Amino acid sequence: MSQSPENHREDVAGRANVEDTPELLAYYDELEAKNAGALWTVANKIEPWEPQSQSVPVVWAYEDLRADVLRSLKLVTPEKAGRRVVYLSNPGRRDVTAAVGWIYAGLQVMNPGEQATAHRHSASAIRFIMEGTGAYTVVDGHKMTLGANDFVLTPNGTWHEHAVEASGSTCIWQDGLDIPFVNAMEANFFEVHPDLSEPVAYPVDDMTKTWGNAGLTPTNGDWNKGYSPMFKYEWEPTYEALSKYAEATDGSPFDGIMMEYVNPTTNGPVMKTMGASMQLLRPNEHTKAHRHTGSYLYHVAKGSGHSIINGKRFDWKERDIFCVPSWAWHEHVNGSSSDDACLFCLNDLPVMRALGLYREQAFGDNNGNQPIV
Ligand code: GTQ
Repeated sequence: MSQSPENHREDVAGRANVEDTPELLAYYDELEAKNAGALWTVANKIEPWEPQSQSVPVVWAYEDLRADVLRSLKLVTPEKAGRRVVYLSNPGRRDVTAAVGWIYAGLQVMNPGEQATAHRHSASAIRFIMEGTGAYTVVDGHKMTLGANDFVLTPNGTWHEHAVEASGSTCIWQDGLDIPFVNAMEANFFEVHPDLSEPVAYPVDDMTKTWGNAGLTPTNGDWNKGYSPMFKYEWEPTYEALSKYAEATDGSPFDGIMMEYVNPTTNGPVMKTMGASMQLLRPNEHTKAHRHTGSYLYHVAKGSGHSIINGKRFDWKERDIFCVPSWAWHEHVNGSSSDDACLFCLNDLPVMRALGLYREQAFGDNNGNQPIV
């Protein structure tokens, strides 16, 4: 007779702790044959005491990947590939295409004059520009010019296409999507634009010009979609906002000077499933360790340093991407004594918060098995 395949016993009151016996093993086999099972053989596994991320912390060093990304220019065309992207995979999550948790990420590359076909999908996407000039994205007819460290939204259901002007240079940007999440929800639709491209229907950069003015909003502004109308957040005003805020605050001991990209009509996250922030670490800053639920994909927008994630050191520098899985302890260190470091972070906090799943805990808080609510 076989061993029960998954008998996760724990000698703790309230937890499953049933010994295998020949009779029980036969019983498990019978249940399995009927597409059923005994909860106590899996209960301790499927209800862990605290979140058990299968993702592991990873740094994707740009200097390691850049040549491979550029190599794809010669290997495939955007026409054949749809999108020419090298995706980031997490060694703990080979079962899904995810960089961390339920977040997908990739590095997309385009030559001047190239264009990818317009499409839309249920997954929401962001783009974070890494290098090159002349890149643009068209979202529902709104054309956005893109420069380094600009952050662009292509929300769930919007037509979008990416291109680089013929007068530009080879461009690389990071894509971030909630594809694994939407697939886990079994809710992903994909559609290619019937004309393969969508005409630009508005003045260039109109959404940022309309909605991206600090403290000012259009008097007759009308927007009630579930995502931010400010499709593009530019680097310069972002860095300026962080620098100004740094003059007015000591910042958070856990996060330094951190600001969230928001939907200007709600002050809430930019999209329903994914949020993003930019964090400034002052020279020599070393944040205190904490952990929280949710998946976090960092992109080093400026500077260099390291993070300690679940007790292990991960060095990073400008353009590297790294992840902090759910409930992993983490602290960040700016390695420079003279320059700021800035970390862009894409996360699934809107989902965690909307579903009542967000928890956080400071290192050293002794809450037993009860994380801070
Ligand atoms: O441009 O919408 O890297 O749909 C992967 C899937 C980019 C995109 C990716 C996508 C996109």
